[in-house]
Amino acid sequence: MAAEPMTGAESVLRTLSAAGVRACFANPGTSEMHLVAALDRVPDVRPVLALFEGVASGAADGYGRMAGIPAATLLHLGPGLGNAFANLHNAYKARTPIVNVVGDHAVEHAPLNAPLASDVASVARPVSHWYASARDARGAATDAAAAVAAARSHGGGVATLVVPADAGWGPSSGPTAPMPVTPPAPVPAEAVAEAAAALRAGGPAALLIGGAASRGPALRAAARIAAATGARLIHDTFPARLERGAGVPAAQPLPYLTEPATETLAGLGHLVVCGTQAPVAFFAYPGLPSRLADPATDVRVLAGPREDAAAALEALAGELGATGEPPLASARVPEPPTGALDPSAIGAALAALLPEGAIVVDESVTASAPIVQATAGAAPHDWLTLTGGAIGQGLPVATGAAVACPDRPVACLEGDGSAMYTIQALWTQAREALDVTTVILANRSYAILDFELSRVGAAARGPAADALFGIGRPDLDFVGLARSMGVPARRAEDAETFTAALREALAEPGPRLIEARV
Ligand SMILES: Cc1ncc(C[n+]2csc(CCOP(=O)(O)OP(=O)(O)O)c2C)c(N)n1
Ligand SMILES: [Mg+2]
Repeated sequence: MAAEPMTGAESVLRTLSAAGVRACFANPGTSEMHLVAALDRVPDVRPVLALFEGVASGAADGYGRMAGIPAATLLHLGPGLGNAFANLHNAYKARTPIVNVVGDHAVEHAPLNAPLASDVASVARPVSHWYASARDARGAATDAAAAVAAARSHGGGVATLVVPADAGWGPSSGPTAPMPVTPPAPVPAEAVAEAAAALRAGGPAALLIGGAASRGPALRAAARIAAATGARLIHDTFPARLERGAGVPAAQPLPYLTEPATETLAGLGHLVVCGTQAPVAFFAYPGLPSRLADPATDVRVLAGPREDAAAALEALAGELGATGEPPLASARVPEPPTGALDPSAIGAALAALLPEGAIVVDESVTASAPIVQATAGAAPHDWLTLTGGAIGQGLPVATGAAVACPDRPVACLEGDGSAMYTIQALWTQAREALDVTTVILANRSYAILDFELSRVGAAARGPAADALFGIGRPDLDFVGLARSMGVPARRAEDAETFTAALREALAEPGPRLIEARV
């Protein structure tokens, strides 16, 4: 008897696996059933259930930032993809490699206006560097190979592949071999020479780094260049993944707010940008500039996000003879804090206790600056931030980072308001026994909005602002929420209790949550 032909769904899964995909963050439905069944037959792709698609997409972002290879998501038609949208937006901005696999109606069913039929392509486009819809089961594996190659090309990006149900259940010709990855575009030698001339010109200069330049040998090359030329080394406000801590070259963060950001960049003769774009304000404000660099500064983008920033920095260091050891941040571990619990105390406790090689996911919003400052000399770690500005990413990103790096502890610093967008990520952390310590900055407020209200020149604070920015009524019980999802939790109202809770949480494997009443 002839063997049954492999389904299109299994050919897709086997193709993803052959191209290095090892995790699938999923919330499936009926149109994905053949893909679900195929997961059983392709055991090296780990299925991880998320109870909301925004958790799945954020987890894929955290995974991709840390693993450098894409995870898959498995999403249910347009509505499932739409639920995943905000965290896909964050991944898109971070240029995280991700392969979204989105089930859809069978091709002949799609035009009949069934309840879940929608314009999937229009949902996908703004958050996809690459998009395709498989035409049939025979072509689906080739599409899957192209999707992985696209997600890994040009330094990384989001690829979305729609798999209609009949492309999943129909007969295929088996998996397709991995397709070639297009590396980031090389930076022309003239651009390197021009950047070298700019940095040699004398006068105040700075090197602004982001993307691939914020870690590894690229970061070290940037630090060597800064040391050799006297340029200041500044990093993007919200890096996707920044290496920092004792023994790592220190870069100064570009502040979030327009005024201190323009002040940081004021008076520069030259600004060389590498791995990112020329800096712009997060929002426009009446009377404030949108472009952050001084209009008199010569701004030069040595390498944009799709270009080879690492090679450009090595070439620039070579051109400048910047061969010495770069200056490294020295260890600065504060005494454990005492007394009132505020962001500085949380930063001090974290700096004292952070294990070497930890991954810190920072969605602590108004608490972030003092925590960042306090941890500059902590044991070396990676710092993952809200690159796309859409809140609700911290808990999911921490989840995915922990799946990618099971041997590294993950600490997630999370605003209480931001936490509530995707709180069910805790359930996935418990189920997968992930080593994540979540610290909730429980100020019972959307504090940043209160602050921004006056900055944009809106009328005096009224009852609507109270109604829309206060989240303390009813009071959220994060300890109860965590425990209900299988995550042991404690509440801390002073620095001593917090430090003890953090020490315990970091020492234990598996997820823990601390509600820090600040
Ligand atoms: C998807 C999305 N929705 C809404 C916002 C607007 N927003 C920015 S910060 C914020 C509240 C953050 O509150 P919290 O996490 O408690 O931090 P806090 O401001 O209290 O420090 C909101 C609603 C956003 N950035 N993204
Ligand atoms: Mg808050």
